[in-house]
Amino acid sequence: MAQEKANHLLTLEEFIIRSQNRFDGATGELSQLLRDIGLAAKIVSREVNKAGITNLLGQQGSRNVHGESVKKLDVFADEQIMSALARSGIVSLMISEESNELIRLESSSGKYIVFFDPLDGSSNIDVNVSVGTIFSIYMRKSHREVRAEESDALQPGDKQAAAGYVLYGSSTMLVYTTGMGVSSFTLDPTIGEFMLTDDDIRIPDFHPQYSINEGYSSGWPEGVRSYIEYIKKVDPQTKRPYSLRYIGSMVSDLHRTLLLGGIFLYPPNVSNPEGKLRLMYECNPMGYIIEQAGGLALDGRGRILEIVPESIHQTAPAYMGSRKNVEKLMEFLRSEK
Ligand code: P6P
Repeated sequence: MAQEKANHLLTLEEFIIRSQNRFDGATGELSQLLRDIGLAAKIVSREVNKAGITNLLGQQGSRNVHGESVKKLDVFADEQIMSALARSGIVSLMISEESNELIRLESSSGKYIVFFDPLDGSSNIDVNVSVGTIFSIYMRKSHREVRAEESDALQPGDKQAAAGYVLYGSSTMLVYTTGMGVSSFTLDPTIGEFMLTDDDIRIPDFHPQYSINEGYSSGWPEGVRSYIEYIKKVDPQTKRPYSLRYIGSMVSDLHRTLLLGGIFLYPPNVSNPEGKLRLMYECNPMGYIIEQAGGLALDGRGRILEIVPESIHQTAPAYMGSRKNVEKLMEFLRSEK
């Protein structure tokens, strides 16, 4: 009990240092990068939680690479994360949802490459629905002496050195993995520290809940449509019908799925024939976390983390969650006519 209580009082910084000490030869650079991201998250959290007062709500006027209107908080979050990564001195390339081109840093000898979605779900900002920051960290492939190129960044999700998200909800939480399980921290605003809340999150093997935008059902693959019809039929023995929860903010929908179980689906549809979610800074980091917690993250053919990327902003279909939920979906996708 004492140990459990002691763990609960660990700050993010203390936890990162303890985890680093488990790695012989760890240089502390990844730990430093995670701490820098944690600082940026605190600054973004402060503004997200008072946006209405400081007039950061509303449209900023421009549009991002995908033609989506950019909101002021998007810009603020983007700036905070970029400056935190630039200050670290160990990042050579940054790729943000808000920037069409990759951003090469002065410290281009830095060993890390970071993809991030600064404020995912931002269409929900003005109606006070939770939004999130998603990040995905890779070691560059090329030698540090040469200039980092896009080819350094185009690595499959299996090569991620770390991945995580910040959820700006009723409380601000940071969840991340470095490949040794999933840990979560809750921001205590009274002391400005992320406090450890769970050092090994495991996703339940099954839960009768699904998360999908049913409005696009006419454009879904046949296997998805059959699966959704199946889980809506009444059969108490197999806990059907499942309940539907869909917030429209990937970080919120997947955080709930991670903790309670179930399945999150973003299939291809008429407007997004390759899926809507971005592979490098939405599907891969969230998929890494779900897999590290014991779940599955598939694109309908295979593991999302095995997709070899061809461009930094490409999209992918996403089916993630509890093992048994995703395996049942795959039965329907494999039996598609
Ligand atoms: P739709 C937010 O814009 C986002 O990228 C994800 O956070 C979310 O899961 C998805 O799009 C919602 O998309 O088409 O259901 O509004």
